[in-house]
Amino acid sequence: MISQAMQDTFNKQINEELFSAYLYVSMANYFEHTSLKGFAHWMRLQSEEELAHTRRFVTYLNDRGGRVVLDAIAAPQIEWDSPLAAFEAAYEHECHISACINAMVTQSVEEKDHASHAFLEWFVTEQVEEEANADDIVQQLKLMDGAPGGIFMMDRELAQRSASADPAPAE
Ligand code: OFO
Repeated sequence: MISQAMQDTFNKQINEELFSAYLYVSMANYFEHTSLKGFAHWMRLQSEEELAHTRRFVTYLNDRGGRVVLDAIAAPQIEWDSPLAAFEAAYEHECHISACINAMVTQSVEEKDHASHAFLEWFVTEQVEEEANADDIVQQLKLMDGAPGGIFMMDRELAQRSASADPAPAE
């Protein structure tokens, strides 16, 4: 049975993951609105990954005899100044999520909750990839410095993103 304190932390993280999904849907809509369909596609898949992350946390909490308590999801920003500004915001958000996961790991160690510690390892690794994916695009956008040809090429490249090969476990 999971402790009340750890259950509360997992529920807070479930809200963070749902907000992440919401944020990336909002970014997808921003890109749709600016006719950057490839960027929008990338963000929609990112949002779906966040829902998969949510399902992992929900399944785990239920398996440990915890109670999932859903809270209101904050409204995300809807406008950004440029594709670069949106991806910088995505990168900063992923750094925030990494900090949340790291704090959860610390709590699991302090509570000697080995099951939660083992479960969270997947997310520690995942966050390395999540930060790197957003940062790669930030760096490429910086290099092209707003050149329309570069943005057009990148839009075609981001349209090629396919869904993650590592789906979340069934609930
Ligand atoms: Fe983007 O990793 Fe979950 O939130």
